[in-house]
Amino acid sequence: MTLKELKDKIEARKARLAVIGLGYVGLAVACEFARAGFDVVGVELKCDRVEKINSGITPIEGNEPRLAELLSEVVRSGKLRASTNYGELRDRDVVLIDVETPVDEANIPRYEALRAALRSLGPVLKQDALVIVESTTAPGTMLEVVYPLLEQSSGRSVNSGFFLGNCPERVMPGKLLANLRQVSRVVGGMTLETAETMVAIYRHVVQADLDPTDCITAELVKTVENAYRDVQIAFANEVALICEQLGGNVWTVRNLVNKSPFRQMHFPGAGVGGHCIPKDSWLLAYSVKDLPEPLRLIPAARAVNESMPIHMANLVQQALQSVGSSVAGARVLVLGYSYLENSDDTRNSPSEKLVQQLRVMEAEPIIHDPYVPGYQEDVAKLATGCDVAVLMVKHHAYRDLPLKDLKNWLRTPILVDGRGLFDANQARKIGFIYLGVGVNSIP
Ligand code: SAJ
Repeated sequence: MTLKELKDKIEARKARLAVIGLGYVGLAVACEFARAGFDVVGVELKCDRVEKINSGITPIEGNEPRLAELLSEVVRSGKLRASTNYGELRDRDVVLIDVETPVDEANIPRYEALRAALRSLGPVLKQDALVIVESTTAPGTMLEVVYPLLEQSSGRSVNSGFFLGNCPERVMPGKLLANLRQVSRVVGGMTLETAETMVAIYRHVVQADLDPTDCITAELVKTVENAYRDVQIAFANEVALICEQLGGNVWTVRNLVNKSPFRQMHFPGAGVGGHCIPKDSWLLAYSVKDLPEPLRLIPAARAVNESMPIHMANLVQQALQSVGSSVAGARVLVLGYSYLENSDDTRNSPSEKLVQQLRVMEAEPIIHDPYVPGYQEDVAKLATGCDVAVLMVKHHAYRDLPLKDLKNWLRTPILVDGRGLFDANQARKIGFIYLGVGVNSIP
């Protein structure tokens, strides 16, 4: 089948689709294409996940508007089914790959899941099928890893025996379906004709711009957009540290800076977590590991952001010392354990690093998080007898935390605010010793 014939099948919604990897991205993608009318098979390694999906039940915790209903609808209509068996892909015209592409402790990309998917897909790949990698990859990976491995495992040549491209996902926990429909996508093809065929597929789901280009550009855009965000956040964090030393208030400074044209200072905070931002800078940096001049800004931004949970622990120590107490033996209430407000996702959570550092300081962390199973006990009970409360995540639930009650629950009225959630003057009026990221330390 030529790309033109495939494109016609796609436009008629007759093309059979597959998604490899039914994590929070792959599952949302599979549901959206099934909703658009395509026959979709999802291949997933985890049997329990497959069983849940085939019963029309979403395996995703957390608040994902409309996903549970959509999944139930497309499974009931028979448009989507899940399997652990790659053999189900033999009749698939288009295969999307949405597997994890993490970096390890040394910030080196780990492509085990991607390689495994390509090795399993090759032998069953339909003649002239189109394969689209949606996972985030270091620039150069499509040319150096994906296409050679798929040629080897399928025994065919790209652009003749199969077609290949990449279209990095741009979703966010809590807005999966909305982002899939409303956020523009960069569509990278091994050939321009491939990219244009890919546009024909995504047009059934994406209402925003679809920008055809080549694979390396798609990889660069994805990793650069997240490295950009990481650098911007690091700048805000460094300004916060300056404000603490000079007696300023970074939230006031930020608001006034952003009144200046073409400024958009991001939010300082207790750290940068999640599965995208901390990782994608390293994927970008990895792709240029042999530069004559090593990268300086992007790694430095990572270092600043990774240091913020430690800075939070130091603020706790500073606050306790100001009342003659030691951090060793102190009971520290950690408010928020997910990496993002109103989410249950704890991947690379700054709170995890704070808890580790508090234990190094021989403090006793007491964790609360309204979204994370295991930490959902009553906050009043957890706060009782603690020596300090540390706000790490700006969950909406914490906006209504009664500060007067919190002060009475605590053994010592110390509040360390990592997200600028509380007003320093109001907290101090109630009788707290208040420290915050970017807010002048003990007056
Ligand atoms: N954070 C700050 N200051 C900020 C913004 C975020 O400290 O100004 C922290 C958050 O607390 C969190 C981490 O950074 O710990 C990441 O926050 P995020 O808002 O970037 O959320 P993510 O990780 O879900 O980012 C995703 C990214 N999307 C994809 O990679 C597809 C990112 O590119 C998006 O900009 C972001 O969602 C979004 O806002 O949509």
